[in-house]
Amino acid sequence: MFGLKRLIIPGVDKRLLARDATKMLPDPSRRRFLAGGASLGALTLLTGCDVVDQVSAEKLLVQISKFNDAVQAAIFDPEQLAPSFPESAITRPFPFNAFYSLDEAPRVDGDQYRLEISGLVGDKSSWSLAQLAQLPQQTQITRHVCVEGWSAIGSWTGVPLREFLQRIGADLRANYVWFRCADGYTSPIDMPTALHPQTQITLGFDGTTLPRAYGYPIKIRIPTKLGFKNPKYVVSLEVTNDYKGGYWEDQGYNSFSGL
Ligand SMILES: Nc1nc2c(c(=O)[nH]1)N[C@H]1C(S)=C(S)[C@@H](COP(=O)(O)O)O[C@H]1N2
Ligand SMILES: [Mo]
Repeated sequence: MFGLKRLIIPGVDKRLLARDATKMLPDPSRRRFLAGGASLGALTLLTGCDVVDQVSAEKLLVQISKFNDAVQAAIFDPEQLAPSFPESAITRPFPFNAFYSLDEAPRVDGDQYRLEISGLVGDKSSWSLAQLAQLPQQTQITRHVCVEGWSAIGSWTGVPLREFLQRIGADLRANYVWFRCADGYTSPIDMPTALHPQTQITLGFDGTTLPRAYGYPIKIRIPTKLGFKNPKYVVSLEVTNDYKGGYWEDQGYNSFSGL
């Protein structure tokens, strides 16, 4: 089902290992894993190694992480909407977060800015901010959840990514849309999430132009994903079948990271 190889675990009690591995799944995906009816047996198929030393334990963790991604992707409902909130629920001031402090955040010149397009798309023309602003916009008031232990409700306005991808003739059967940012941050988004109705190329925040803190000139807002899957200061979009990794993904965060 998930393209996993059937492997034998020499010398390890499969049921005990499956139970321990299930405990290691982060809670939202564990709940989904169990709610989705995935059997514990499926988990044991992952582990081709005897968990006797640190190296094999780490290998097991990597395998579980990959499995976790596959389970979440399999259970993801492409049309299920993230909850929306009234304006009165908006968190002000909205938190800033990045892998550096606010004074180090990129200062992108909006007049010179171009969103570069590459990969499996019909039209690879780049887009100026003015051109993006001419496309039909939508506003969402949704919750942003950061793995560092905070969440906040914000209002984001922009172009549904799905409509943008259709407009540029993207291959919608490709595996990923991969974003690069002015600060060197990167993040891959699976195609079902890229096509989700609430996934947005964001130009506005709380009724104004997207402030520098939150990703000027554009960010990708994805209310069905954890905060780190919402790249800010986005400078390029690539439609690709290849998994190209990302800033936090490369440090072990699950790439799917759904809510
Ligand atoms: N370019 C870029 N995008 C990024 C980050 C970053 O460091 N650089 N951090 C991510 C993380 S971990 C979070 S929680 C959100 C924070 O977005 P905010 O500043 O709008 O709250 O941005 C995400 N996108
Ligand atoms: Mo985050």
